[in-house]
Amino acid sequence: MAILVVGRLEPALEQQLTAAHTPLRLPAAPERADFLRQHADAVTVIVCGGRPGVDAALMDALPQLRAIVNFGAGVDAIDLNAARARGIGVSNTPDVLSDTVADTALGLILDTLRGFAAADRYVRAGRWAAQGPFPYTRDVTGSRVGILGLGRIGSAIATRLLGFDCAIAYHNRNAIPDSPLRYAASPVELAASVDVLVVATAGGPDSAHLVNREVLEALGPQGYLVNIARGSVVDQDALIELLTAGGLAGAGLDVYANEPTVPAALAELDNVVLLPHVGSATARTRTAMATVAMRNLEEFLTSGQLVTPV
Ligand code: 8YV
Repeated sequence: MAILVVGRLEPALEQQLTAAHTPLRLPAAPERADFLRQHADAVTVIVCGGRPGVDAALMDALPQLRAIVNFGAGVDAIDLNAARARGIGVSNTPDVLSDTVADTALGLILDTLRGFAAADRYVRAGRWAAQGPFPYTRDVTGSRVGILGLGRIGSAIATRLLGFDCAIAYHNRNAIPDSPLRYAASPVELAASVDVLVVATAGGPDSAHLVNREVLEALGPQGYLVNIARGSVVDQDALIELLTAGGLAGAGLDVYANEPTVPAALAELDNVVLLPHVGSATARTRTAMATVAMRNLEEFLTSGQLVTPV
């Protein structure tokens, strides 16, 4: 029974994994073919985190593979249909990161509406003294916020926004029974009725470009987009076009269509706050995520079961 690491692991997980095991590491081509010839029959479990993930071809190359242990809540880099069809279990690291990611969302909302990063650049460039006060910005308190994807992270964001007296609405595929929050029947309807649209839905094929041009246009010139989920959920080209043309007031982004590439057109805009996918990146939370991933691995090695299957 061999453990195979795919891609680069987070330091927190790398440390816990190598303290307990001596995993194999999947090399890139051209060494990959030789490696698979030698080890493919021994690999029963993959440990990975984010990109490049695990596609159907890799699953096919590993006939004994029974589990994929993912570091991170999002499993969009894993072909879940292919895994299901082959009876391969997939685990993630839910819950332990929700508060930290929600904190990141609040930081982005505050920064995007109040322009703190832009104001910081203004001070550093000497423009305060040269040009006078920084322009007025928008209040977060009392604003109307729409959450696309009211799951664990979306709910943690809503909890925080209640402290800012926000009017919160959400869209999920189905309304949540007994939720005190207003339900919008579609992403367009949600976007049309809020000042800030926060994307907190899972990535993957089902949500690809859920926030399309129509949704962004519904959000409109006074509206802000905040995305802490996955870049794939938003039509990034349409987002850039609208931001550049004044069709949106601003955006706060932690995730992008093709990470770690961030289009230069976004970096040139002063009304956009850009983070390098740091939603869950605190020492405490990354360590907790690594611990959940390790619990899944150890349980699989002992009993063949996963603790937090998706
Ligand atoms: C990680 C994340 O950065 O949990 C997720 O889905 O996006 C982040 O916490 C990612 O999993 C890559 O390690």
